[in-house]
Amino acid sequence: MRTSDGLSTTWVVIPVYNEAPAIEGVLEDVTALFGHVVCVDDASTDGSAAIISSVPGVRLVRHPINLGQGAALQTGIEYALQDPAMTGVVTFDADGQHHASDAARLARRLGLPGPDGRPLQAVLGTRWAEGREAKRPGGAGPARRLLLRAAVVYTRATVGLRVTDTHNGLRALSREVAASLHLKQNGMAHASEILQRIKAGRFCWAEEPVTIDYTEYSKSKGQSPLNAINILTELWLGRR
Ligand SMILES: Nc1nc2c(ncn2[C@@H]2O[C@H](COP(=O)(O)OP(=O)(O)OP(=O)(O)O)[C@@H](O)[C@H]2O)c(=O)[nH]1
Ligand SMILES: [Mg+2]
Repeated sequence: MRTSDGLSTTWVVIPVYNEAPAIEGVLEDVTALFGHVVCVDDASTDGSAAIISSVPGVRLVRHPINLGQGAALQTGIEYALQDPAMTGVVTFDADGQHHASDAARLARRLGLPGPDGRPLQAVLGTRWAEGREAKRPGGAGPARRLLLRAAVVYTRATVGLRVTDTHNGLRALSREVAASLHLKQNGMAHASEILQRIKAGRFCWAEEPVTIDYTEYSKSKGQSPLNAINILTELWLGRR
């Protein structure tokens, strides 16, 4: 375990649902940089859990039934909070779209001075810095970019945080932010819920450019653009 670069007290929380083709490679990359990794397998039926169990040093928590990504993140964060030495968590997707080196950069910024001079408590990945997503091969396609942009406009208006990438699963949160989360949106609307907590808690936050890869594999099983309607419905119901 690394002890000198600020990552030894960070836990990586990985929600997993049927990611057998990708999860081993993801864990190889993540464990090369982070000492604490917990995967929350959400009743996968493709053998993901057995693969995770075979990777040394990775903790596995299983939901007996599928509860969705938000619930899995909440379970993983609560698991990490059991470690009294934990200073922060990184949320990281299991489908190979994120880069472990990006995660390390986000985690290392926690505690450094943020835009208002206070120590950073949340560092949020953004794929839009300097227009990079639009130009990059392997990035989101045009329909996905449009959907993500619409989500940004909607979330800015409803949450009131001027973030540029609202549905980016790569983020680093301090222990204080992690402990304040009680994600109720079991599905994908948890991303907006996390932003709502950051806003309500007046936590110091910043964005950090990251790369999100859209491989054939991730495209074949990622979120359908139609799911945006589900996300809006979940959020609306959650507000009532
Ligand atoms: N635990 C759990 N994880 C899930 C569930 N659905 C998705 N995930 C995980 O959440 C992460 C992101 O899921 P995706 O469906 O790829 O969502 P996304 O990356 O926002 O969407 P795309 O941009 O289309 O890839 C992956 O690690 C999935 O395995 C679920 O029901 N339960
Ligand atoms: Mg994905």
